[in-house]
Formats: sequence, C-alpha cells, structure tokens
Amino acid sequence: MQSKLALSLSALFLLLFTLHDVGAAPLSKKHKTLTLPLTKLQQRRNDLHPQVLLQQHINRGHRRLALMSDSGVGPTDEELRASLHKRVHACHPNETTTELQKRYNPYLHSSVATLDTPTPSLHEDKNASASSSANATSASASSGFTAAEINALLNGGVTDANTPTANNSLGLDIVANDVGYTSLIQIGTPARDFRVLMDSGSADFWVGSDNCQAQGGGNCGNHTFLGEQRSSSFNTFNEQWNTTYGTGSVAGVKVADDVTIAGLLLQAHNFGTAEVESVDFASDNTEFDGLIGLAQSTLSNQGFLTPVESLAKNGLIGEAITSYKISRLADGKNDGEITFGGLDDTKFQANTLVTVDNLSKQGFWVAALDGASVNGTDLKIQGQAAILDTGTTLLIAPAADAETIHSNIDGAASDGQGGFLIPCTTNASVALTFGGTSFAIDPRDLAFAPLDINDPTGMCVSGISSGNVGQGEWLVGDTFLKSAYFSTNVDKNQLSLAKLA
Ligand SMILES: *[C@@H]1O[C@H](CO)[C@@H](O)[C@H](O)[C@H]1NC(C)=O
Ligand SMILES: *[C@@H]1O[C@H](CO)[C@@H](O)[C@H](O)[C@H]1NC(C)=O
Ligand SMILES: *[C@@H]1O[C@H](CO)[C@@H](O)[C@H](O)[C@H]1NC(C)=O
Ligand SMILES: *[C@@H]1O[C@H](CO)[C@@H](O)[C@H](O)[C@H]1NC(C)=O
Ligand SMILES: *[C@@H]1O[C@H](CO)[C@@H](O)[C@H](O)[C@H]1NC(C)=O
Ligand SMILES: *[C@@H]1O[C@H](CO)[C@@H](O)[C@H](O)[C@H]1NC(C)=O
Ligand SMILES: *[C@@H]1O[C@H](CO)[C@@H](O)[C@H](O)[C@H]1NC(C)=O
Ligand SMILES: CC(=O)N[C@H]1CO[C@H](CO)[C@@H](O)[C@@H]1O
Ligand SMILES: CC(=O)N[C@H]1CO[C@H](CO)[C@@H](O)[C@@H]1O
Repeated sequence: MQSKLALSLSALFLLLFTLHDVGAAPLSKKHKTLTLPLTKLQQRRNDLHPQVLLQQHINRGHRRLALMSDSGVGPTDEELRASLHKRVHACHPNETTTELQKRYNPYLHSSVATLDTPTPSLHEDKNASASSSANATSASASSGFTAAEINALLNGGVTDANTPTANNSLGLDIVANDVGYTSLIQIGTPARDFRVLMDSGSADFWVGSDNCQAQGGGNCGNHTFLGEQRSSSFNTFNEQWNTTYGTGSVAGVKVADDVTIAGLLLQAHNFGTAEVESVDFASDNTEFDGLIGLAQSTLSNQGFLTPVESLAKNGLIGEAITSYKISRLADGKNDGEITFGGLDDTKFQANTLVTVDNLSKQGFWVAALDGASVNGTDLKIQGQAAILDTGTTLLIAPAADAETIHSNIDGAASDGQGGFLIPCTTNASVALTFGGTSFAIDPRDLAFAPLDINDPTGMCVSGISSGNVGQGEWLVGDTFLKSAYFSTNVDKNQLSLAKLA
C-alpha cells in the first residue's frame, strides 16, 4: 500500500501546470526545435503571483517525499489548503477572496488542497527581501534571473530540445522554468505523437483516453488522446487501474498498443489510458498528454513492465538502462536528452562516472548520500539516503541539514517555516557526495525564483527546502539533477552519476 501511494504521487509536480495558460499559443507537437513564443503569453498570466507558483513546487516536493517514505506521514489536505490560501492572500493583500478565487481557480477549491505544506507567508518574504537585498548584491558573480526565466516561471510553455546526439534517445524538452521534462513518443496505428512527462519517480505509463472525462465534469482538455477509433492496433483489457495524487488522480483501463520510443517499436505494449483525470491533468494548460514512469515496475499500479524494461526484454536494447541529461532554460542550450539502453558519453566526463547500488526496496531510485558540503565545508552528513527523482522540481532536505546548508551561504535566511531565502545572485557551491564523488549544484539552481519579479537580482526563494519525513531521506529533484548526468539500470539495480561534459 505504501508503494502504491508512493508511485501514484510521482506526478504531483505536474499540478503547477494548470496555472499556465498557453491556449493562445498552441504547442505544435511536430516541430523538433519549436520554442514556444513565451513573450506572446506574458500579458496573460502576470496576475498569478510567482510566489504562489513557487509555493506549489515546495509543497509538492514535501508531499511527494512523504508518500515515498516508509512512514508515509505527510501534511494533511487541510494544512496544504490553508497554507496555499495564506500565500495567495499574502501575495494580493488588497483583493477580495472572490477576486482571488476567480483568478486562482480551480486551485482554491479542489486541486490546490493537494499542493501545499506550511510555507513562508509573503509578508515575511517581503520583509526578508527588503532587508537583505542590500547585502545580497555583495556576494554575487551570477547575474540573477533573466527575463526569459521569469516569463517561463509565470507563463509556462515548453522549450523543445535539440535533436539528440546519441542513438536510442529523445530530446528532453523543458517545461516552464525547469519545472519538468517531457518528450514526444508515438502511439498507435497510424502512429501519432504524444507529449509525455519523463518521471524517474514512478512506474506507470498512461495517456488520456478518447473517452476521458475531467473529474467533476467536462473533457480532458486540449490534449492528444488514444482510443480504438484512432488506432487500429489498439486493444483494451477488461481491467481498470488508477493512481491517486492526494486530491488529484487518474483512473482508467489497461490497454495495449504499438508504442515507439526513440525510434524503437514496442508492439502491443501494455500500459494504461486515463478515462477520468483530475483537473490538474485535464486542464488545457497542462503541457503534456500523459506520463511515463521510469522507476522499477515493482512500483507499477498497472502491474506492467515499464517501457525501458520492455525494450530490454524484447532485445531492442541491451539492458534496461535509462539515462538523463536534464537541461536548464537559463543555458539556452536545449541539450536535454533521455537515452535508453546506455549512456550518451558525449554528455558527461567519463572519469567522473560513479555507480552505486540502489537502496530502495520498493523500486524507487535511491542512492546512499555520503556527504554534503557548502564551499567545500563538510556538513558532516552521514548514513542518509537520497531519492533521485526527475519528477520533482526542487530539492527537499531534512530540516537540520537544510538549515546547515543555508547557514553556510552568504546572505541566506530561513523564513522560519521550512523555506529559505537566498540571494538570487549567489555563487555559493552546494555539493552532494555519491559514490565517493562530490557533485556540485550550479549556483544558479540554488535560487529558484525571485521574491519580486521586478527585482531579479534581489532575494530568491531557495531551490533547497526542508522536510522531515520518514527516516530522513533527501528528495533530490531537478535542482540537483540539472548539474549531473544521471543513469538508472533496472537489470543491475544500480544508478550512476557523472559530472557533465
Ligand atoms: C488546442 O490546440 C489546437 C492545436 O493544437 C489549437 O488550434 C487550439 O487553439 C487549442 N485550443 C485551446 C482551447 O487551447
Ligand atoms: C493596498 O492598499 C493600501 C491602502 O490602500 C495601499 O497603500 C497599498 O499600496 C496597496 N497594496 C497593493 C499591493 O496594492
Ligand atoms: C514587515 O515589515 C513591516 C514594515 O516594517 C512591518 O509592519 C510588518 O510587521 C513586518 N511583517 C513581518 C511579518 O515581520
Ligand atoms: C563569486 O565568485 C567570484 C569568482 O567566481 C568571486 O570572485 C566572488 O567573490 C564571489 N562572490 C562573492 C560575493 O564571494
Ligand atoms: C548509432 O548506431 C549506429 C548503428 O549501430 C552506429 O553506426 C552509429 O555510430 C551510432 N551513432 C551514435 C552517435 O552512437
Ligand atoms: C484503484 O485501484 C485499486 C486497486 O486495483 C482498487 O482497489 C480501487 O478500488 C481503485 N479505486 C478507484 C477509485 O477506482
Ligand atoms: C562560497 O563561495 C562563493 C563563491 O566563491 C562565495 O561567493 C561565498 O561568499 C562563499 N560563501 C561562504 C560562506 O564562504
Ligand atoms: C534594500 C537595499 O538597500 N538594497 C541595496 C542593495 O545593494 C545594492 C547595491 O549595493 C543597492 O543598489 C540596493 O539599494
Ligand atoms: C534494498 C535493496 O533491495 N537493495 C538492493 C539494491 O540493488 C542492489 C544491487 O542489485 C542489491 O544488492 C540490493 O540488495
């Protein structure tokens, strides 16, 4: 039951996307190098406060960590709802509840309740911002946030990756300001493109069904759907499956169809369609049609092999290896890539590659965390474990460790409620040690979002948040993974990290 909860949670970070209104600029699912014209959208969503968006990432991480941990003890829905309401009101002190509900619907009613844990209030944020921005600028080599990043934070959108450099690979496209990573795969006969989220923290694969209904009524949004009328190779089993994301969920039937991933054809692959999606997935603004979980199939609610396991079993790749190069919007390189069956050795420094045993009994990807440091100062962390999860945007560390990290960063401050503020321009070096090698987080990723979008070199919300869950696992998401090459091997039950090329 724990593992089911945990795996179902893996998609929680998606919830943010319903806030992004990309309706005016539909994604072309065909163009390889399309960059969504984010500037066109700028006017549309700047009524959504970035603090509210950010809050959701933090809380999503907390919730996800809770569900992944053995204890499973996490924030209640009431706590989540209360804290998000608090945040919204704090961000818009002069507006009525009615006005805010209109703006932030559906969050304030349904899905928002799943999102949050206790977090800083904006009043405190503002004060921290005002008091510390003077000092912040003294400690910086980084230039703060670019207009493109702020635009992506507010408006979402997908920035497509370049053509992959390795065989058996797909571009990993960037959602918004590095909040998630998607690729295009093909399903059915005739084959059609579907945009799916690539998630190392879950093990179900699903896309929306032609019959899909949003929870509470309505259709499942402007997505690509699958069904027998659109695919001559489609088959359904008379079996249902579901996965629950707090208040968000997906339920549907088990199906089989031809699936092409990175040019590799899996005939009659078993997966799932969603016949009922919570609004978090059904929204027009959710920027993907489905999700591929790439943890181990022991976690699968559907009870099926994951695509990479299926590729290996069918001899299309040698081993069930999935490798990730997670890209960063600020780099403008668009070099994100997911590779199946091996590693892309053009993406990492071979002599830095470390391989460690997977510690998870459930099928997550968990590595022993040998240590952590700030600017080379060892934080004396021992006996801890890190869940490596592409499906989590931020990094959540046990409270004492998060506190220690930030106390070693010039200009950083705790908000007293589990969150941290950090100069947007910090160039502190926070590093995690795996397999005896220290992997530094790019300082740009330590600052997740500016407190005030008009002050991109002032104070930012830290990409490292605190959460005490279970036995003190760290939930290590994209804040860290953008700085390393990451590879998982189901056959060997091992994972690898390397420094980027
Ligand atoms: C849905 O997507 C299509 C093409 O992908 C686009 O033409 C249409 O405007 C979109 N509609 C909405 C409501 O987003
Ligand atoms: C809210 O209203 C007060 C008093 O009218 C005003 O001083 C303040 O600037 C307003 N704040 C915002 C964010 O509009
Ligand atoms: C923030 O600063 C203002 C003005 O200095 C003060 O009135 C307010 O109480 C402070 N808020 C908090 C939460 O400290
Ligand atoms: C940031 O890094 C540069 C060198 O890369 C260094 O000279 C500078 O002192 C650092 N900033 C601070 C505030 O220490
Ligand atoms: C891709 O595979 C082909 C055929 O095995 C091989 O010739 C080619 O060198 C490979 N390309 C890369 C980039 O590995
Ligand atoms: C979800 O699936 C589980 C396991 O098959 C089943 O027991 C449960 O009733 C399902 N829940 C819903 C809401 O369909
Ligand atoms: C860590 O190193 C960075 C980069 O040189 C520097 O800006 C920062 O002040 C250092 N912080 C501490 C606490 O030494
Ligand atoms: C609030 C505040 O005093 N901010 C200051 C921070 O430092 C920069 C550069 O020294 C000043 O321009 C800001 O006014
Ligand atoms: C807890 C657990 O099952 N750990 C396993 C992780 O993978 C290695 C390598 O296969 C196993 O030796 C461990 O037992």
